[in-house]
Amino acid sequence: MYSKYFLMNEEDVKSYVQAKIKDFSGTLFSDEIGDGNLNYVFRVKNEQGNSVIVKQAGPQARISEDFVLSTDRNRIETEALIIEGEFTPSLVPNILLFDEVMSCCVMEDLKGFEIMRKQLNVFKTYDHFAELISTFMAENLIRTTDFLLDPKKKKEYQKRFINPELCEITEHLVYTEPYINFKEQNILTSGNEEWIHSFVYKDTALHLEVAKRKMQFLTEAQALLHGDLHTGSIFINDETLKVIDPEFAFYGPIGYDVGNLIANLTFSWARGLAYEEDEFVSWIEETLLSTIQLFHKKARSILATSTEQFAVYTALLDDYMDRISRDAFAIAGIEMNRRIIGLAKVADITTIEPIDARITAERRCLKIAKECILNKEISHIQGYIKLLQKYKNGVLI
Ligand code: SR1
Ligand code: MG
Repeated sequence: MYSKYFLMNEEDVKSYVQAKIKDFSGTLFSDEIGDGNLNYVFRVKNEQGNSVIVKQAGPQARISEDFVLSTDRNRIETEALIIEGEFTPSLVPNILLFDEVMSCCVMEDLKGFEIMRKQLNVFKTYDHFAELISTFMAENLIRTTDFLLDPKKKKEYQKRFINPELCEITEHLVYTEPYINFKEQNILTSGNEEWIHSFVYKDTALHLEVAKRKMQFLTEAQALLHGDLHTGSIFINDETLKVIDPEFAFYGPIGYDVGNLIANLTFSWARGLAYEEDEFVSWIEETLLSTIQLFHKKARSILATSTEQFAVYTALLDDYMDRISRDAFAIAGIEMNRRIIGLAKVADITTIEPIDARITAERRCLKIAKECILNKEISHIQGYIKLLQKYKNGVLI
């Protein structure tokens, strides 16, 4: 049984769990609950009310059949979750089973958790977020760099996490298409087309800076990244959080993960402004500030334990962290551009009503994005918060 891959439906998944998971042998109930762009996610319950999650990779992306992808992404995701589970056991779900043939894994059902993006979209706040997500980033990113990992183990990880197809999605969807629309997949909000044409499509200085960043993404094997660290990849409740979905994991620049998080918190901020949710907007600003400050503090204390001979030079570590900081803001700008112009959008912005308020939110984010990419002074979190203040107070159009 299950010696040849096939894409499972709700019925198949019940039989699969009955065959593979202890205590799930009686009558089972199954629902497909996935709302991501790529995979199928099933919740399977037994009669006692216990449940597990089965996540299976299909040969095509859910968002579009044009994305034909190796189902090996499920191995990458599972192995990344296992490594993250070593560094931050309380911040990722437990893996119960990985099936390489079926390209699926079975993991604990995170009962009582919600997808953070959905909660932020109704302006819920979480005071533990900055502490926990900064730990997740510092532990998983810094501990997989050359400073902390044995050099041979690092190369073994690099090999295991070569992720050509999902990296190609990012190379195209994030770093290229929003500027030159070469696949004609971009989706511009009606009423914002001309503005985006002149502000983004025609700005070749912007394209050049993004191109340099794309080269960095292609070549800088700094740490094992999550690869898609946005608020839709975080399950949260009032006590803790769990980071999920590292199928885009690969060895890349640390600023990619940090920048993704900054950009996605900024979408929540822009939504908060659109709905005049002042307290929420302030909470996002405070959260951005403390998340990034805590990340740097924790990263530095992990780096202080490095056995790399040159780690004794404080100036080397200063330079390392400064570069990560600069990278993160530039990449935050690139993530903001792609979520507004490209194919894969975020509900934080797309569900803003009326349309004029959405257009304003989009322009606000695109203006912030351009400064992050072009203005070298946006290189630390205090500068970024000042930038948000500038665009909060009506410097628009
Ligand atoms: C074709 S996949 C589009 C996007 O969904 C994922 O969450 C990643 O962000 C990817 O870029
Ligand atoms: Mg995902």
